[in-house]
Amino acid sequence: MRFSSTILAACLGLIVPGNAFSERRLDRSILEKKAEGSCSGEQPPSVAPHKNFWGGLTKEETRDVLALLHSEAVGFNLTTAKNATSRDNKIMSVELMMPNKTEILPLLSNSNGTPTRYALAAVMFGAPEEAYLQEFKVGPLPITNASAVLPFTFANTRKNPKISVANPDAQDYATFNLKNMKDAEDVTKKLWNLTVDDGLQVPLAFAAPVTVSEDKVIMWQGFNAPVTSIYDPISLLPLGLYMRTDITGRDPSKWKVTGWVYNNEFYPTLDDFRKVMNEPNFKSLGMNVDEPWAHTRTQGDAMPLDNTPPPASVQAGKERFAVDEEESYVTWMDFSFYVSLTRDNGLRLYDVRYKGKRVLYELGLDEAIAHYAGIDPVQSGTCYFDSLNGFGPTMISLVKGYDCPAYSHFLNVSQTTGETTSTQKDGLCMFEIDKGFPIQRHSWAGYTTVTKNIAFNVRAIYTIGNYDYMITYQFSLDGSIEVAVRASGYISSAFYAQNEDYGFKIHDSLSGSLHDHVITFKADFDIMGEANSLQKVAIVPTTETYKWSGNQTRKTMKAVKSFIENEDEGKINWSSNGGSMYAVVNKDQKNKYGELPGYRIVPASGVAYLTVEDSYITKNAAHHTSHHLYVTQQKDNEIYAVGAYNSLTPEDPQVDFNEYFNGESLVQEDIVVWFNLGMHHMPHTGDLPNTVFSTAHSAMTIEPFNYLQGDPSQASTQQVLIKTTDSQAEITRYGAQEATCPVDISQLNPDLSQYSNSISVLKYPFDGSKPDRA
Ligand SMILES: *[C@@H]1O[C@H](CO)[C@@H](O)[C@H](O)[C@H]1NC(C)=O
Ligand SMILES: *[C@@H]1O[C@H](CO)[C@@H](O)[C@H](O)[C@H]1NC(C)=O
Ligand SMILES: *[C@@H]1O[C@H](CO)[C@@H](O)[C@H](O)[C@H]1NC(C)=O
Ligand SMILES: *[C@@H]1O[C@H](CO)[C@@H](O)[C@H](O)[C@H]1NC(C)=O
Ligand SMILES: *[C@@H]1O[C@H](CO)[C@@H](O)[C@H](O)[C@H]1NC(C)=O
Ligand SMILES: *[C@@H]1O[C@H](CO)[C@@H](O)[C@H](O)[C@H]1NC(C)=O
Ligand SMILES: *[C@@H]1O[C@H](CO)[C@@H](O)[C@H](O)[C@H]1NC(C)=O
Ligand SMILES: *[C@@H]1O[C@H](CO)[C@@H](O)[C@H](O)[C@H]1NC(C)=O
Ligand SMILES: [Cu+2]
Repeated sequence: MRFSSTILAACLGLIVPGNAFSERRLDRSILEKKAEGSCSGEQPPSVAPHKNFWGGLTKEETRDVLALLHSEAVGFNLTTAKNATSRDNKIMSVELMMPNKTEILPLLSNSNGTPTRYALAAVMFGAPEEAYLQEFKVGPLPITNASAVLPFTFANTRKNPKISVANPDAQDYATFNLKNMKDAEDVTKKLWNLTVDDGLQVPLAFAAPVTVSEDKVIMWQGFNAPVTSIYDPISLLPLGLYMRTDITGRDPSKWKVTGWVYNNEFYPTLDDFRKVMNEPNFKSLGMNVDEPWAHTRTQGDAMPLDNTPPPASVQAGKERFAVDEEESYVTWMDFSFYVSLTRDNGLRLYDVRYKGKRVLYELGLDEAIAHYAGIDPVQSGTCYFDSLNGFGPTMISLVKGYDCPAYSHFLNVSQTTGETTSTQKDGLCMFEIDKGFPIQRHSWAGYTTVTKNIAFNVRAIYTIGNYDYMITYQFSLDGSIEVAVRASGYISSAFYAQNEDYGFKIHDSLSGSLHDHVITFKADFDIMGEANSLQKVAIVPTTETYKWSGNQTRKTMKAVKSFIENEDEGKINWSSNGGSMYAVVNKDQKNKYGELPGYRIVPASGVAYLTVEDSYITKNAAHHTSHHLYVTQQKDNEIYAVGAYNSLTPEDPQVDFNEYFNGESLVQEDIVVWFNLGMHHMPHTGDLPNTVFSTAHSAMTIEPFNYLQGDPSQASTQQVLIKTTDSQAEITRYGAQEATCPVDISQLNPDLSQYSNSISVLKYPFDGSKPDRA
């Protein structure tokens, strides 16, 4: 989450997520052999009913699109990504342009149709004095004479297709930083006995976004202590000295340092600060040092029996789900869906069906922002928009037995970066797991019934700078889907001095910097067709008299049913005390009791919208963070709540979410729900060395609501009836096989020696103080 736009040009090579799994070709002969015994590993693949329309470009398509973009005829004056500097034009990404829903819907019921395909290309124009970035539509595919490269603004609310990049020259900026650090060495030596040679840093990555006002490009940055370990605690090592720079324009000789802050005092020049430092009563504050407190390794008092093998889930027998790897199509129990991967947003699910009927056309992450606050100018000016550098490229290799059960079905994830395709091994996992509590039970005189709670999970982890986001889609036998986000990794912290109102003091010189995470998802529901409505059921206190109560009144409560009529009512907060329920229903498909079948969305674990109102940082770029929940009429051009490049021009962003709200009807229309997960994160001592997934957790459940006759999990044979007449327990089963297959013990001891993490641009892609490390 820690990349400034300055870095954008330097670190983003060509990023072309191809078909997530296009590299994978199933070796069917191996599978058939495996399938002979019912105890063997993998299930034969299911066959997707149609092509994965969201699956990505083929290698050939990618190659041809790149060639066309480079051609003289197109005239982009491109430099090959590998050779490009910030002062050249270069391709940043090429991927499949997601097809329009209106074009896909007729094809979902027709296994032969295919949509006209286009590629979406982002090109960074670094050569002109005013650097900018622009998206293009390339196609139709495959590339022929008839294919064209056209500016793509269909999804933008911004009128100007050129998205300015305020300061693209990261390399020069790093050189400038280095010079400033050298100029200040007498000061840094005196404060901390540290110089550039000791590894003192001014990490660009923490200053985001760069602010432009009155045509001046201003950036505040902090000094950080050297990282001396193998770990990545840089964001825990602020030193409390901040430098303001004016980096307007492309000529580094015109850039200047315009101010300094130490202990909440502002000094226009370094000499002003030197004067104060030389006064006898000057006291230098402490510093943060890379020591074991910042390291993730076994330390602390041993816990009893902790080193003996813990219980673990195992897969006894073959997988109970099927994956068509060619089309990234997955079926488990009564669910099916297609998997897709994009640069901006990572993993997305399409055409999610339950019992054969589509429930969601699309479900996926749109954006994760982290908005900080603090007494110092860096923390108080920081809001990260993680899609800027893209979630796709940050999908990390999953560690077997730790990130996912070792028996999971792992998939490699391919993307093209810098004009070459690379594969992230085991970038995605899918697994069934017993949730550890039954989904149903009851006991009464002489009998007990109880049903197992088996859930299917699809999981990816995005390591974005200092943070690791784990996103899990969990499918349950009751027909529900839970979308869960967990956060771990290193917090971005503040120097402790005078930061009491913005954090707890959590180490000798450290403040856990207060910040809000707001993580936005798009859920395009289709409940028994596209024409849907958003039902609200408000549980309200009331005073009633009844025919039978005479003139006695009763204080009680009741359910007030209504509908969200149009987009003017489309911005919603969860009511206090959770007193309002929202469900996407189909009014034209009443069930036999006259009720409206639908899917409810309900927070499963703490959610949040952004506390900051009218943030001076996000301006018009984060209107998707002001409420918990939004509903709009589906529009092909309203693809995402926020464009990946929103934070580059926050005043006039690529997508201003507010413009999606123009009073259109939401009654029996194709509607889209956008919901925010998130956390108000006030880090405490337990966030050191890393924030923990167990508590940094936010989730939403999407669950059937009058959708079926009864609870669908009762169809499972994984339940028992135990009659306890007299002394003997009489067990009734329903055909579930006993686990008789030998359990492969290696599941419990996964071989991690083959782990490889091929992503290399994940760390702060550019270390401002060490240009040669870029
Ligand atoms: C990159 O630059 C070098 C040196 O100018 C040149 O020899 C090489 O052909 C360039 N590579 C590409 C792919 O353009
Ligand atoms: C093409 O880009 C290069 C930098 O890569 C620049 O020096 C040159 O002036 C550009 N040519 C034109 C015609 O714009
Ligand atoms: C979606 O529709 C718009 C408007 O007709 C069109 O410009 C765009 O190319 C379409 N997208 C795709 C991927 O076909
Ligand atoms: C491309 O255009 C040229 C002339 O405009 C034509 O001769 C050629 O057949 C075309 N090729 C294809 C593949 O359409
Ligand atoms: C300052 O650091 C150097 C090593 O970089 C060390 O030799 C010296 O003793 C330190 N001085 C103080 C006052 O700690
Ligand atoms: C995933 O990638 C690894 C490393 O390149 C390779 O050994 C493995 O066979 C791939 N897995 C599949 C299922 O393609
Ligand atoms: C209602 O209350 C009034 C006085 O409080 C009483 O006179 C009257 O009989 C009551 N009516 C009924 C139907 O109970
Ligand atoms: C939701 O919360 C925001 C932020 O506090 C507030 O501005 C807005 O009025 C609330 N909206 C509704 C409909 O409650
Ligand atoms: Cu946090």
